[in-house]
Amino acid sequence: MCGIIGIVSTTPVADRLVDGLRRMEYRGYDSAGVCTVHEGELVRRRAEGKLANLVAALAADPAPGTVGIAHTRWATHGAPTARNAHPHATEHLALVHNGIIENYKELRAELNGEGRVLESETDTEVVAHLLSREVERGASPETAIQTVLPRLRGAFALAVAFRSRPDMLIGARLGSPLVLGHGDGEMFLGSDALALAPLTQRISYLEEGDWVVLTRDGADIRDAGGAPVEREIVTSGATAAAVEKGNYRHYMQKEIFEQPTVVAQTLGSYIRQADATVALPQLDVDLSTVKRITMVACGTSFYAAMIAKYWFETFARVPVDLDVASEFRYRDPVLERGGLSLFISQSGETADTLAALRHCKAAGQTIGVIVNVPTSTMAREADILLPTHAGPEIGVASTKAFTCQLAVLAALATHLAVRRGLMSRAEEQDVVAHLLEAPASLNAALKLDGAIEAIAPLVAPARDVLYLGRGPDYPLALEGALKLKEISYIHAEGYASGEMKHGPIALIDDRVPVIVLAPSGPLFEKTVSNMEEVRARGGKVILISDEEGVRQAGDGALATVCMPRVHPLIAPLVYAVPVQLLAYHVAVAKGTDVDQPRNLAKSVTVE
Ligand code: HGA
Repeated sequence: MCGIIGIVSTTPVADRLVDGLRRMEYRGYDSAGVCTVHEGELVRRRAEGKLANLVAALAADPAPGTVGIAHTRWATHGAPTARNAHPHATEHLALVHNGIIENYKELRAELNGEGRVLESETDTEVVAHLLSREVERGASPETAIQTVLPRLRGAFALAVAFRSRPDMLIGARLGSPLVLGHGDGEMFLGSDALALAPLTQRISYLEEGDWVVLTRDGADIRDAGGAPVEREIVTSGATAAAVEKGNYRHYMQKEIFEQPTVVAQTLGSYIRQADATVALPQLDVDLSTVKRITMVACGTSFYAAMIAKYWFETFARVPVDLDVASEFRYRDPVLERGGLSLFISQSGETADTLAALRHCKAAGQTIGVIVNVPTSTMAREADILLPTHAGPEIGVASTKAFTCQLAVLAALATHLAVRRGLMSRAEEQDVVAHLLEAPASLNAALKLDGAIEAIAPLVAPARDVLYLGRGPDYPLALEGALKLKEISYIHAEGYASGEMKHGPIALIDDRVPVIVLAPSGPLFEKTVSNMEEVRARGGKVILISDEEGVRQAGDGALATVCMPRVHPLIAPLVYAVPVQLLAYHVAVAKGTDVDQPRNLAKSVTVE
């Protein structure tokens, strides 16, 4: 959320700043802005809405200058207007921010008390004024930042340009990500390595509390106490080529169709082909004695964790505690020593999940992380790094990251079962054989795209939609409802099929489509009974099952989706496809902004 970029160079920076924003637009698209330093002036351009509006503003009124900062915003404090857009500026400086200044009200009152007038409703602007006040008192930029940072509570990544200093920028981070890019005769700041990929591959990750003075020749990095520190320069693997949509209409659609490939890639790094066993990468922690697993995640990653709970408990017989990160942190959970805590996040920067990770680390837990960005903060703070290999996910609604997380979690559950002596070599090989069937089954599910597109008009006019499932299909029902809400703005709820009669059945009428996720198997007949309860009340069922299931229970359904027959272990991965495609086609039918749905953004770096 919120993308930041800064460049100190000898050549004009505006175009490169905007290009950096383009690569981060998925992080926020409420507004965007740029500020350069040119001939002793701050040249600021801001625009409400998508980046294209800023591009148009710059075309009409360019921002010359060889030093500058830029920002794409996901609003936390203050409406998404041009006035609240970053950079926020005073007479002396301009500043961009990712994060939340939690004590901004008292700081604002203090500044107002001195007669300072703040023009925006944001929490961010107080930082610009606090710094400005120090500059007016005669402080250097370095002294000003050192005085102001300790006064800020909350989380921030900051980049600051000073009117009187066309040769430098200052960056700082606490709780929000910020990287430093090293160029030849120029230096960069960015929210992530991907934003800087066309500019440089030489990256330093700033640590918590660090602040840095960037000049064209290098960086002077200080820790929170002001002591000079070195941060290693690493080569980023981030690709400079912009991530393209190819022949697809939307990133989300492309990412749905990439799943057979990226799931195969992910599984490939967790399975030893030679003997068809699971081999976790670089695992030097013995998991055979793990007594309890605590899993923490948010959103779609949380539903992946919920599915994995079935696997960890069924295969490895390890009890699992599961929480959404924003709740976990504040409920004082009981954490036994010797426990394994697992954190799942596409970006590896999710603020709530990261805070939960640090809490568990302090409590002596072994920290495992499943992330799609192997250089992310979570990855760097993990004892066990289990990367997904989904490639950059640009669509705000997560799809391929989810199925890759499931692939990793299935491999981990298998590994645990083997290590705990609960799975024989032959059983492990059987499980691996089924996991390796996943990419082909995903391909087969994608062939149903046309059939699902034909069903979308049945769902698009609905105001409410219910998703039902049992066992691992229950979290998938939750995920289906989330996908539909996110991109089509239709109110949807996921329920465990058996739970429906305890409340949501009151919602059923002929205007509420009920999507039933039910591969044939031991739980199928129970789910069919719940389906009948819906139909008896005039409800319209869309059944997603396999040939056997559709044959047994398809009659009388409003529509059916006939899936390939798959092993129960990989069913959640394969059944994710129709759930994603249905949300996608409903959103397209409704004409919503599929890749950048309203109010959302990716990489949730604020609490
Ligand atoms: N609080 C600031 C920045 C928001 C942010 O970082 N979002 O991810 C604002 O509302 O402008």
